[in-house]
Amino acid sequence: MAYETIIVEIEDYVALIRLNRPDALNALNSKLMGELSEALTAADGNDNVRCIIITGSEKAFAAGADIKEMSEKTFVDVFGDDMFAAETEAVTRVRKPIIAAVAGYALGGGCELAMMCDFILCADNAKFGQPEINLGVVAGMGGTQRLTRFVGKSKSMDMHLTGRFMDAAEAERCGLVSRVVPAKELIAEAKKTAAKIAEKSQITVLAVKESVNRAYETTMREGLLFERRVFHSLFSTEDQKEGMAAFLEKRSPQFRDR
Ligand code: CO8
Repeated sequence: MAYETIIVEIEDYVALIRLNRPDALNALNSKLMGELSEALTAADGNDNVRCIIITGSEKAFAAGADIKEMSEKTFVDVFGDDMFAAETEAVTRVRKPIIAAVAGYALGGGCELAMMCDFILCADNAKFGQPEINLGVVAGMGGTQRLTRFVGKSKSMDMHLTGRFMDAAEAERCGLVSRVVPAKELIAEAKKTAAKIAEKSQITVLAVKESVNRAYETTMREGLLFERRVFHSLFSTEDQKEGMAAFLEKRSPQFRDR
């Protein structure tokens, strides 16, 4: 499938999706959001994909929603189309793990897209921010909700109210990203991490993603029950038998359930 605003490569069970609007620092216009949601849905349904990486360029993961495209829109346009609702839903409906590999700017919708992924690996030149306040709007793709859950109210308020940028060290310190790596090693590290996930029991990978996401979507009591029931149900899989037998026999597991 040929896309105009993204590049998709699938190799060794990993789909690498590169946002590719270099002249606009990968600003998220409707074409890119449509292509991204299409590519993610396709990767989710592709048996040759076990993990997905979304990345941008060395200068920008994405500098936000496309201001040129948005600037003349009216309330009737954005509310009437429910701007980006279907596209962001598509990102969060993906069942396979998605890693955001962020270098450079991840601002506004770019930061929000990274936070929709399952975890963020970032380069040491990464800069995160929710500068929508400078444009007379608020975040609209989950920033006020997700950033607040990830880094707490105080820092989230600071970011959204001042529009300041956060560097990679601060992002790691406050738990927004899982790891910081040198910019030159970002893609290699993301691929290595994805490959590690791709060699696990894939049925268990799906179960892990659903279970961790429950922590954000329900009460602690319900989340704990969900996790325990998932744990119980995995005893119905061949991969559980294989994983535990392999440990006891001191060999590598050969997972087959997916
Ligand atoms: N949209 C469109 N074009 C952009 C964007 C953007 N968000 N960001 C950068 N560009 C373009 C610039 O206009 C410029 O184009 P040109 O060369 O044609 O003038 C080119 O990219 C390079 O940018 P700069 O010259 O500005 O590069 P600098 O290195 O000087 O600065 C910055 C880089 C700091 C990233 C700067 O470009 C910037 O501040 N960009 C805007 C960041 C921003 O405000 N992002 C938030 C946008 S709003 C948003 O994301 C809301 C999402 C919610 C959607 C909700 C749907 C329901």
